[in-house]
Amino acid sequence: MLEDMVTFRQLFDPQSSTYTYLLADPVTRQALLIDPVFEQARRDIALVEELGLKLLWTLDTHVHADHVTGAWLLRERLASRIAIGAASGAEGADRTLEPLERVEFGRRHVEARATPGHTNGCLTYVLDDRTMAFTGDAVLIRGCGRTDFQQGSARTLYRSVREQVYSLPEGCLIYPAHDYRGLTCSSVGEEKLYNPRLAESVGEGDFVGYMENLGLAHPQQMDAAVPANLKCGRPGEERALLEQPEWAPLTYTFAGIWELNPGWLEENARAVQIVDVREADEFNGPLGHIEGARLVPLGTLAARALELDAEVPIVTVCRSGARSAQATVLLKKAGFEKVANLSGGMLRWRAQRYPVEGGE
Ligand SMILES: N[C@@H](CCC(=O)N[C@@H](CS)C(=O)NCC(=O)O)C(=O)O
Ligand SMILES: [Fe+2]
Repeated sequence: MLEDMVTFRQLFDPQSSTYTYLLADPVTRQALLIDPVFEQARRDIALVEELGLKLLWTLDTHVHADHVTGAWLLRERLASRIAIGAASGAEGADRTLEPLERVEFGRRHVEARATPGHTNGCLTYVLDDRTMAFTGDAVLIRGCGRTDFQQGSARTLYRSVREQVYSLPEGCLIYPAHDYRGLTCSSVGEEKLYNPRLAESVGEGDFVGYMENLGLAHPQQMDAAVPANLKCGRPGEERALLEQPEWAPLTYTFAGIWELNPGWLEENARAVQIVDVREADEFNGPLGHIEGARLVPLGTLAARALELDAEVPIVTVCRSGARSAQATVLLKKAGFEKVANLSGGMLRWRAQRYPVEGGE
């Protein structure tokens, strides 16, 4: 039954190679985000809104050393609450989790399992039916978190993984906080057999020897990330927050496009340049066009961009809002900063009965 399935998305931050996971109950629409990244908050908000979800909690698996968590920023924007392991030492959370506590979202929950070793406060979040485990940096795909800073201990990690992760069903999928090669998912059975550091055949002494000789450089963002994460991602003053363009009430889509609704454009048409990127026969065809719109077919836009005024915001228009979304991408590339797509194009404009020139 579809409604018994959990809504699940795996999201990636290419800068820190971090995975963020969205889990939601499709019936109550209540959701969790595991390990959100500060710089990706806009993307995460767009996804939560497009899927019609209510973000209840952000959960961090640990105090990350390589990126700033999005927990605080998402709480500011979506009023989600912050949870992290009590042993993490982080301040400013709404809830600090002890081992075996549950975090509920609608009819579903995850259970927190203590998996220290990479840091003292590392938690693995296990979905209620034990089909998925979010291991943070305890178990990575064919790897594991390093143990050379932040209270790291190879012996502790070895025991955590054996006791708390390898005790899960073999088929339980493992979703880590990072992967540096593009691998996305593993399973308990697979890691027990093939993890070069932590396969069942590897002894504790072998593991400790391996971990003492990783020879990794410290994460580039470590000096900024750790203090910010000890405050659940509350930034220092110097850090720019989610900047919203100010010239109009724009919406950011998960597809990465800034959009405007027809009502705002109708009221502010004189303050912007309306660029219609359809072909001439459509511009003069049955749908008509918006008064004052300039016709620049999409195929000619890059070459003709110089005709546009860089100081005046641009709203792109087409039949459905698809070609004009691509037009915003081309215009941004050409150096225009204030650019937005008319959401739903001429079809929505007409459906909402705004006036047109020409047309039927
Ligand atoms: N080059 C990366 C370093 C990433 C790193 O050290 N990652 C930690 C997780 S916070 C780790 O445990 N890596 C294990 C590994 O690469 O084997 C950066 O600058 O962010
Ligand atoms: Fe980490």
